[in-house]
Amino acid sequence: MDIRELVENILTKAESALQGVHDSQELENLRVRFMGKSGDFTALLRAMGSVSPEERPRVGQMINTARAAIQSRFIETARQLSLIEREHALALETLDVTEPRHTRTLGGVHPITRVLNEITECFTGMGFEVVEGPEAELDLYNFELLNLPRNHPARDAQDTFYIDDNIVLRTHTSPVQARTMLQRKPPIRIICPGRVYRADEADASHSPVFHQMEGLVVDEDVSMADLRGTLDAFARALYGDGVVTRFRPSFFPFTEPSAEVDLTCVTCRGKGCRVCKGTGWIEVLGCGMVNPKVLSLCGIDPSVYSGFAFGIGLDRLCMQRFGIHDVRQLFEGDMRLLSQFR
Ligand code: 2NM
Repeated sequence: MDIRELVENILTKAESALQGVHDSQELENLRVRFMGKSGDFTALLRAMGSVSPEERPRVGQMINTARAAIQSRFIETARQLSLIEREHALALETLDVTEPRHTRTLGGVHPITRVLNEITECFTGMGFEVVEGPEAELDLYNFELLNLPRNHPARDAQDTFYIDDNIVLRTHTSPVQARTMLQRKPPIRIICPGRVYRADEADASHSPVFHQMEGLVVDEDVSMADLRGTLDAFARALYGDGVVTRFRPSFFPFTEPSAEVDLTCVTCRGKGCRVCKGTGWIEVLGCGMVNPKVLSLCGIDPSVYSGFAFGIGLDRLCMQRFGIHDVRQLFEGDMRLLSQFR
């Protein structure tokens, strides 16, 4: 076979191979086969050795022309393939922007938590620190250290959820304060928010689980005037200037003296309305000077230190604030209520 025939042969083979090529990888394999170091064309050029010197220029030119022709066919094919491959990639990446997306519903802050956060901010602004404790509590901290003796009616199984003989679901957050007094030295300035439990039948105004924020200050020379000033500042911070406190004598085993505290009704600003039942006042908390017996029981010397404490019921405050008329709605998780707080 002469060289011209060989060249024709390679051209035909290359063209039919190029026709059948599917992707750039196949094309590259072909390029190596025809044009590579040990490819068909290199073999041809080697065969030039056996061509007579007179024929060499003509044959050489023929090979070069053929080589250039194939090269440009390769380049052309490469361009076609890359166009096709790009189209294909774009088709794969197509997004249907009209497809309905997954919507994620955002949660919200529960109304009780809102009121709790607001009151917390008010007291931390006055230098109080937030302390928390267990909801399942030793009888010792929940009752004994708070001057609620063994025969006290609050300790009756009728009123308190007992886990066993020594452990109850806390009936107030005062045990957190008892724990703190035992752990630290005065000055103590803390608030203790949290969930508390009493064995009540649920109705529109009672729930076996509810929320409290209690506060405690113990230091030298703490007086009833400090208590009143603190609660007045709290009332103004929460409801604005013009809201004042009214103290009425009361009784708690852990404080002496004790008081119930009313605030100016914010619905009518003291004029009298349905919310305050015409009195102009809303009852919101109980308080008093920490009973010296309680200080002693909790390891604090009552001849050196005195203190005041208060307890705020968050649920009723929350209901007044948001116009919720049944306390059970705060615990049912009904989305018709909750979605209003997103
Ligand atoms: C109240 C009312 C009055 C109170 C007392 C104490 C403690 F631990 F210091 F003795 N903590 N909270 C207290 C006092 C709570 O809630 C209506």
